[in-house]
Amino acid sequence: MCAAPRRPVFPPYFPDAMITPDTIDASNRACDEAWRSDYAHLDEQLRRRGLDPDAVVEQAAAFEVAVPSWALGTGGTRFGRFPGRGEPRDVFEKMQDVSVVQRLTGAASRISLHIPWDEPDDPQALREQAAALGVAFDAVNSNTFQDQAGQVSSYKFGSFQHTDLAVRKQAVAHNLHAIDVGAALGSKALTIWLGDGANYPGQTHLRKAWERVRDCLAEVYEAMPLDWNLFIEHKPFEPAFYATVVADWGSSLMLARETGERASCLVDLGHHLPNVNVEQVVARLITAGRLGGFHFNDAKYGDDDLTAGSIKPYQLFLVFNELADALADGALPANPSYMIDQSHNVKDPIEALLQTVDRLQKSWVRALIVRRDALAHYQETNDVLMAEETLREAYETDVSALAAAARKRLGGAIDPVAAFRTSRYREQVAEARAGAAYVPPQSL
Ligand SMILES: [Mn+2]
Repeated sequence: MCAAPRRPVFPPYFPDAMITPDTIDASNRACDEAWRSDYAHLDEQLRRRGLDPDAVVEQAAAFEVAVPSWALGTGGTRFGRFPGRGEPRDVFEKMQDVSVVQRLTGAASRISLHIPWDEPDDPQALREQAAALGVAFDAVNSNTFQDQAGQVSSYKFGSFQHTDLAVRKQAVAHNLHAIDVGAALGSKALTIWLGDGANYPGQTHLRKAWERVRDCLAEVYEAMPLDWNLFIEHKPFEPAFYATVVADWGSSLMLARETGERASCLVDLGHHLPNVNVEQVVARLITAGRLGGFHFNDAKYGDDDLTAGSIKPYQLFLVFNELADALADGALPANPSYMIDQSHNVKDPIEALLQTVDRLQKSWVRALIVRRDALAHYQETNDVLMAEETLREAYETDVSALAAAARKRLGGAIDPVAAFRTSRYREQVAEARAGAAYVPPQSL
């Protein structure tokens, strides 16, 4: 017997035929010869360095990153938003777009939902469609940094830090609701980023605000299912321009330690003041045993939410280098939770995500081909120049063919953007998705 799903698993607008294995094969055939030649050269280079390219491909193919539900539509700034054609109109269509990124890269099979922006009316139907598309749910994200229609109390003066117990209770209840939605979808983690803080000296009592945030986090933590993790995301400023409660990794680490074993710190690459050594922050959190996850993006000035690796590609490599090093020597028992957190204001969101996944895969591969024994030797003998050159050697290697090999192994595309453009997916959904409703700018 077979009960009909509450919503068709493949609604009439579902253009399943557009990104099929055939589409991908055709695209791969067009660049296969060039790829083989590039790969042969890279394979030879890596073997000359004493590395095993096949093992690297295997490790590269294991890389996975979650896509946030807010990255599928065009983002915006506080000044405006310029919608693109064929944007997803609801969370079902967002899921469909994530499956496109997954099919082309083989590395993006999970979506991180924002509650309430992408809260499904029917979590079970969404879970069924996701399963049919080969997509699952990553961490859910709560939102107490803005007011929603029908909300009783306002977060104008904060949520967890608020002086009024009723506001704090409402904020905690919202987080518990986000956990319930996530549990229905199969999520296993909650990410909390708070806008709480002060815009002017004197506005809040700095220590009391901290204590209230700590106590609310403890309440949420106690209500989480036992197999869930809590990620605490810090950010130096905005919207609080004078003092943010969870402003830095030190505050985040204190909270994680006081909250419980399954609480850890989430590093958003854009949530640091200029020139902060983010790879060192990562190293510290690994040592503390509290590195929970990442939000990948890039920034020139503030929390710009640009494409990962577009501004500071060497930093991105150095972050992955810390991770590869810690995974190799056992300081990290497993990969932390990798997520993208970008706002695609002027690029096609799907293309930007394909580009991002490729950049992340390549940065990861570069970190995997660092000759660790040589690096350790140069560090131990204080050979500064050769230690630095050992990192540069890996960073300056063109590993595109190896990242493509990993994607090919997973049934993905050698060149995901080319395959996407050839498929004409965007043009076709643009027709099906005519009349998209207004969506306000969204980013975290
Ligand atoms: Mn973030």
